[in-house]
Amino acid sequence: MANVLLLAVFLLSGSLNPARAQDSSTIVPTTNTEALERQLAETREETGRLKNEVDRLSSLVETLLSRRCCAEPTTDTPAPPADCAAYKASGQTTSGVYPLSSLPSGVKAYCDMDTAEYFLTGGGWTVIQRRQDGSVPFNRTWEEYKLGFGDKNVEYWLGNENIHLLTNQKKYTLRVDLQDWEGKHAFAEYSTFRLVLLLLAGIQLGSPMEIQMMKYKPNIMNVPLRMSGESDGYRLHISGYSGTAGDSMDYHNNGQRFSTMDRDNDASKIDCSQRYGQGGWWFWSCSYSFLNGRYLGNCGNSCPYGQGVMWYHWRGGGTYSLKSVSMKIRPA
Ligand SMILES: [Ca+2]
Repeated sequence: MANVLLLAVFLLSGSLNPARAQDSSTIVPTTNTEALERQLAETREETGRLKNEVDRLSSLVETLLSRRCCAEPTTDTPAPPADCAAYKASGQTTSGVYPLSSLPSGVKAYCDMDTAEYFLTGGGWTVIQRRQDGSVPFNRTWEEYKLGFGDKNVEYWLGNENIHLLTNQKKYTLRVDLQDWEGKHAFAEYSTFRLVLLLLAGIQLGSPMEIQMMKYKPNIMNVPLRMSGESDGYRLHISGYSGTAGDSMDYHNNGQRFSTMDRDNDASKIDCSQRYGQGGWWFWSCSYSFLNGRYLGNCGNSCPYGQGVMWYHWRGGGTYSLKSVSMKIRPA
């Protein structure tokens, strides 16, 4: 009986082991077979685990997508106007700080809704620079002038990159407003369109005829303010002066690249920014205007030469520092 049992066990073990049932020439050693079986079992186990993980992640993605879908606002928020002129066109008449859709997200500018252009309707000016109390230092680096600095409600520089963006998407007139310590005001405007057109037509600035013509503002003959990009040093293109302050920008600044205390792009042998107030400006050799100079206050005609907020053709050559100045642009 014992022999019979031994024989049965032997036969059964052989039938359960495929390797033993095969021809001796193809027999895989038992140890390898067992290892392969273990690997197979482990692989099946791993596959099952991965499948469960995939199922779990798929479910999670579906849940997140469904939440995202339903949490999003269903109403579209309209983009803010592109510039202050667009705000004015939309009915906004209050001066203040507004976001501009034409600039990178979050960038705002002060909109001057009061200043008139000669006798035309006022406002719509996007302020790119403003000084009025010396609360913000303007001796800054290239990077700071590039990105902008200051307080939009008080004193600031909008940023060369932002001015470049604005003036390359639309044709703008530049207006400079000046005030001295005696309470006098003066301005300069740069818009070739106006000057050429009026000269050709023999029409006086501010006359009813001019007002009528300006309503149409044809773009022909218009060579507006433009500032190139950083690769060209934020070069300034400006022409077509008119105003009461005298032209202190065209001769020295038109066609010049921007310079700062840490980047000398001027045409002078000296470093104009370092020599004169460390502000950023379109120096040539060096400049008749310097609205980003140091805010020196009321030092009359004895301010440190060339260091202050200067407009040569109005209050003189470098020893008078103005009380308040601003630079603003409006579509030409
Ligand atoms: Ca130089």
